[in-house]
Amino acid sequence: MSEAKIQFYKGPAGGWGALRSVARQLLQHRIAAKGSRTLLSANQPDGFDCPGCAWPDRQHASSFEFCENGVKAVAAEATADRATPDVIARHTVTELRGWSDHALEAMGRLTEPLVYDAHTDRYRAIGWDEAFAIVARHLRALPSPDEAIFYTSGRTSNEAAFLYQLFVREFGTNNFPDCSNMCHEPSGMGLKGSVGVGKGTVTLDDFELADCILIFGQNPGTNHPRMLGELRAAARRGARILSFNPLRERGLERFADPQSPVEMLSGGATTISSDYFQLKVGGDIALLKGIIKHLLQLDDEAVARGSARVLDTAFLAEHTMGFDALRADIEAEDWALIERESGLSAERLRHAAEVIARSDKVIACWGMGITQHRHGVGAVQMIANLLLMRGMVGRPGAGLCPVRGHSNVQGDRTMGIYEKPSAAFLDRLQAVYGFEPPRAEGYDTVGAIEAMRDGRASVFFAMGGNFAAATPDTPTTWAALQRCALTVHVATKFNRSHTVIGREALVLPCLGRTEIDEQAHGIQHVSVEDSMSMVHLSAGINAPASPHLLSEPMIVARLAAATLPDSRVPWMWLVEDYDRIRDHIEVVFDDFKGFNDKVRQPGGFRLRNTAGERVWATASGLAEFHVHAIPTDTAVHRAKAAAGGEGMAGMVFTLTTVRSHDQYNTTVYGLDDRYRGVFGQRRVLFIHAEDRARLGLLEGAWVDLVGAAPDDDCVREAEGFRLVDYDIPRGCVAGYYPETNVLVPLSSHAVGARTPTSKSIPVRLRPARSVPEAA
Ligand SMILES: Nc1nc2c(c(=O)[nH]1)N[C@H]1C(S)=C(S)[C@@H](COP(=O)(O)OP(=O)(O)OC[C@H]3O[C@@H](n4cnc5c(=O)[nH]c(N)nc54)[C@H](O)[C@@H]3O)O[C@H]1N2
Ligand SMILES: Nc1nc2c(c(=O)[nH]1)N[C@H]1C(S)=C(S)[C@@H](COP(=O)(O)OP(=O)(O)OC[C@H]3O[C@@H](n4cnc5c(=O)[nH]c(N)nc54)[C@H](O)[C@@H]3O)O[C@H]1N2
Ligand SMILES: [Mo]
Repeated sequence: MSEAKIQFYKGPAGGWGALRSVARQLLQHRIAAKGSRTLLSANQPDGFDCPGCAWPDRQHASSFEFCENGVKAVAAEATADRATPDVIARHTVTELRGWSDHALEAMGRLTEPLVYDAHTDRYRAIGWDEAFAIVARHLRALPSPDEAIFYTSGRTSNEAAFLYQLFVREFGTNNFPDCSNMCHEPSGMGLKGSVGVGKGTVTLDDFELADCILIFGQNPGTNHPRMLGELRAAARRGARILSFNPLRERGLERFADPQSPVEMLSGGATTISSDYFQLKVGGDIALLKGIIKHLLQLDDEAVARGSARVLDTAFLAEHTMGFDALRADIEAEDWALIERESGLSAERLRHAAEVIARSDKVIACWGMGITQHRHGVGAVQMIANLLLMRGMVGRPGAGLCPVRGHSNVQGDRTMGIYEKPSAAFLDRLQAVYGFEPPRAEGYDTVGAIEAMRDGRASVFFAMGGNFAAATPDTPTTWAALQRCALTVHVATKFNRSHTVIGREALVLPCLGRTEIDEQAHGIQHVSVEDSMSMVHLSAGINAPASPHLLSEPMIVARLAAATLPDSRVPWMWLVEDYDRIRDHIEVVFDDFKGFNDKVRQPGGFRLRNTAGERVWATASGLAEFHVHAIPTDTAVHRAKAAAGGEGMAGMVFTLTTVRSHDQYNTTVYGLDDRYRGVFGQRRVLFIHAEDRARLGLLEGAWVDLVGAAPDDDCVREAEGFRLVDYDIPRGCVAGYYPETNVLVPLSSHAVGARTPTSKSIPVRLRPARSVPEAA
């Protein structure tokens, strides 16, 4: 582990730094020999889908695309370390709860099912039959199926997700909170209202054609490194790349492709962003409205000059509705408000608008910087407005591109992991399987926590993920989970959630993506859907981490068989051969016609995207413009308005929470954040040097963060963060997730989508009460 230091990172993203980091990861996980074969099989036609991110691959068939963080994800799963029952039982669960996320997962891969023993406060091994019997007993004893909650994290394959939703609906509930609720829910919801599909409209081929790429609130250098390859190619071709991000992110500035001998040997690098707009945290709607206002102005100027229009008037007339209302709203918008809320001058925004107006093929990408706000849905729809007014949807080289997180988060939704299923989908399940599916809406992530907190739900089952760490309002969430009669986690590695448990608890170890899945009919493939709706096969190549592991489909099937003895679904027959599961998927979803054949073609197949074809599955049958006000009423606004008084107590900051380069969500691989110049530590707070000076503090000073929402019902504190000067707008600070999740109130979530507002938290700073030991 490196020593704690702050050192400006001079290099480009990628490059030798990335190669060095990879070598270290392999050594750390002791997988150097077999590791290379494992790594070369990631995203190959007959290999496994990289468990890293949901960015697609060229044909899923090109040579190994180098990705440092994909390597970390694969290495973390293929580690030689084992969290056997003995290793885990060396400590009480109370002790383990006090460990860092890093230390918990560093125990290695789980090897056997575990049951919690309240007398010893330790886990011990348990057989699979017994484990399923415990879950079945609890589920069957519930007064109502709606008192059980079934969470999904986004690594679960299509086959496992399909069986899972089928089992849970036959059991009788739609309680399907998933990681998407905390992630791209506003994208799905916003896009559905704008263009009729809750998914992106572009493919990788569009990236080859685009002459302008907009990147809002996304950090590809860390979270989607393979996207840098597309951006590099686009930049070299002369495409303009505009980044909108409060933080200066290395990966958006310069990139050296580790696969380019020239760049690697010459020390050269490609400039990624042609322009960088450092807006204020939460200022995206204001910024977008400013750009749209300029585009309208530029169009007026073009009309006056008699030159080519900026607006695509033919598209507007034929395909859209609501443009006049948008125009009226934007024209009435006040520049002073736009400037104040975005933190950018009208002149700067004019520059962005001019680039966009000159471009013929514009793609807009976005990530968590857009969605995890009170008005995340509004921001997504404002991006859609921007593209639609220029006719940039359903045209080659242009379109909408929400960049998804987990490798199969999009596929899980497609398979029906959704708390608000459509009536048509439920009708189909009923017709195919003959049971009456539950019709009432289920709990999303926030709703599930509230239900457990209030005693309306008492069994919590998680298919992957780390619910206790990834969710907001840590004390409330923990108390909610601890009120349950039973908590069950299907997982590859031991994590925080396995220490925050109900009166009874199970941890069920499963196969990971990289491992061979052998069932009665031989070795099985699963399928996944990437961020661009490409569905393809994945099959592991490593021997399982332990002979006791079951696949996720098998876990669902055995659980279903144990819980629903009179089920109408042939559970155990289905999992003998996953082709049978795919045959069922094809019967339920029309888009999967010929699934088994199509998915075996090289590169798989693309699901139909109506918006990409300019067919609009909205209420009106047209692409719809949506009007949204610039937010001036969020908890951050109210906290800043209420602030006053002398010194630190009088200053309220907007905290945004981000990922470091050495983590995968709650899985912390290491303590470096190379591109941001942070080494050997995670408890840092990025702040503008002048704000720090105004607080009367030196760089490196330790502070505590205190929640500042005026209408909050309790005191929220996160203790012990070291100030790091950073290129970030004044009034904004940034820290890492999940350490900062305690500061997000459960009640603070996006309008409509209920995504926790992890990217805009009002906080005050105070001198640290104590300096953390690990520091
Ligand atoms: N290696 C690695 N890969 C991952 C993950 C990981 O943890 N590690 N996580 C996966 C998952 S689940 C997801 S969802 C994605 C997440 O990928 P990203 O969306 O890139 O995730 P974040 O790091 O949360 O934040 C994105 C960016 O938003 C900026 N930002 C913060 N606040 C604002 C704002 O108000 N406005 C704007 N415009 N920008 C803002 C931050 O500075 C940061 O650069 O990555 C996936 N891939
Ligand atoms: N403050 C703040 N909070 C956030 C965010 C933020 O930006 N800021 N981001 C949010 C986002 S975008 C997301 S997606 C969520 C993530 O929330 P989750 O998806 O719940 O969390 P992860 O950390 O990705 O889950 C990691 C665990 O998954 C298990 N695992 C890994 N691979 C597999 C597998 O193949 N099968 C099974 N069964 N288990 C496996 C391992 O045990 C590992 O410990 O967090 C959200 N929370
Ligand atoms: Mo995510």
